[in-house]
Amino acid sequence: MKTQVAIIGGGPSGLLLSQLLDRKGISSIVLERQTREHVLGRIRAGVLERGLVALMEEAGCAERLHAEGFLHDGTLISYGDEMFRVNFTEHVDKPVVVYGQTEVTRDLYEARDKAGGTIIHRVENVVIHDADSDAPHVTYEVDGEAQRIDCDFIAGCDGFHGVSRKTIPEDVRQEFEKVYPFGWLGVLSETPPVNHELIYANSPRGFALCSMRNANLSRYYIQCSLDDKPEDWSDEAFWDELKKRIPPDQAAKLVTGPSIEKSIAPLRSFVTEPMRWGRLFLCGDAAHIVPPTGAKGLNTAASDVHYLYHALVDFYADGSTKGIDSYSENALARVWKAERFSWWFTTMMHQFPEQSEFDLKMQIADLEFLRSSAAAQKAMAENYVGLPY
Ligand code: FAS
Ligand code: PHB
Repeated sequence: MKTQVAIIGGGPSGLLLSQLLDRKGISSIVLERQTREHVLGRIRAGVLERGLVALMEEAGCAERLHAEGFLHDGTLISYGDEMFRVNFTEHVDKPVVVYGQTEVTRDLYEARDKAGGTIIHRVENVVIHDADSDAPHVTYEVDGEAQRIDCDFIAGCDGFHGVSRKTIPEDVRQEFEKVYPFGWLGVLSETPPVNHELIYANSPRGFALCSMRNANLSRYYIQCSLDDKPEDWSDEAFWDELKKRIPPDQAAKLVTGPSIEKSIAPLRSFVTEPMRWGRLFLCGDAAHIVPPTGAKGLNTAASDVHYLYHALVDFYADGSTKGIDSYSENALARVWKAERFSWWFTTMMHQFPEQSEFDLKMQIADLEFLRSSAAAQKAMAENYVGLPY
């Protein structure tokens, strides 16, 4: 087979890139390791920046997002029994949209199907060849049968555990990592959200987050030990612990119910540089990971897609290599700002096993400053709703 852009990974990065390119007449083939059902069974991000919404609109996939997504003008932050609000639209005149990554991915799959896009599921043994030449190709197997795709470019959208990043030679790659000493235990329940806005809670017992997917589907998280397994936590134990970590007036009105999904996500900050090697370009989790505290994972994947999409359109329009040559630099400039915000918000909101009394005082001082300073709230709002592309 031949295509202009071979895309490895059928998650949000790969699908969004494929759909955007298709609307500009640029062909692509998406290779996905899992079945579509498996990809759509993942419960991940929940908050979309304005930039991702604009990309979904440009991709012709924003109809359901606008119909079912919730516009949030601010968020609530609690510590101990205190709670305050950071008003996004007062400081940066932009809201965020609460709409699950699962739905974003579903909308993109449906759009690719409608456009006759080529998405090959259950691929195995994907190997990238000659990425540092002008004639790269990808080999893979489906049902044991060897296949080959010749292409002009390869987009590595295959997440943290994919093959793309590892294709860049170790002596070319530089990796930066911080692993956090805790995880997030997440629960999805068919219950009404405890509040119409998100609540990020710093409690002496650990972090908690109250989020949602719709008026009768709530998403909750509590910080947990890396030794925990989801099966260690009964629904009752989860709800009891969550109530102890959020302000009493919120706990009193929390509607509990059976979990329909329960999982633990480890937290890390990770960046690989460069995000380009020859004709291979890394996008999204293949290149970087953030702790989900700042809701930047999916949204930073989107800004990568923005830069790569425009670079490829320019190349095919008039042969300009300006965009592809500056892709890594442009994408990383924004990636590192998202890494910083996610690290800052995680450090301020979580209990760290080794933290000293002084560290705890610094957390409270950070929270008090955010609560009392318009400048601090503007800085948080700018980062949370999304820095410019
Ligand atoms: P993805 O990992 O979503 O997609 C990569 C795709 O490539 C997958 O479908 C995978 O099956 C496929 N693949 C992998 N190797 C392959 C190979 N060799 N060949 C072919 N295909 C291959 N972000 C937030 O903002 N908020 C959150 O609350 C949040 N929670 C998360 C919880 C978990 C458990 C994880 C892992 C991530 C979470 N994230 C969260 C981050 C997440 O949303 C990512 O940022 C987002 O999925 C990035 O999208 P992609 O770059 O497309 O990567
Ligand atoms: C979610 O709804 O899953 C969610 C929301 C905000 C975050 C992380 C996760 O910061």
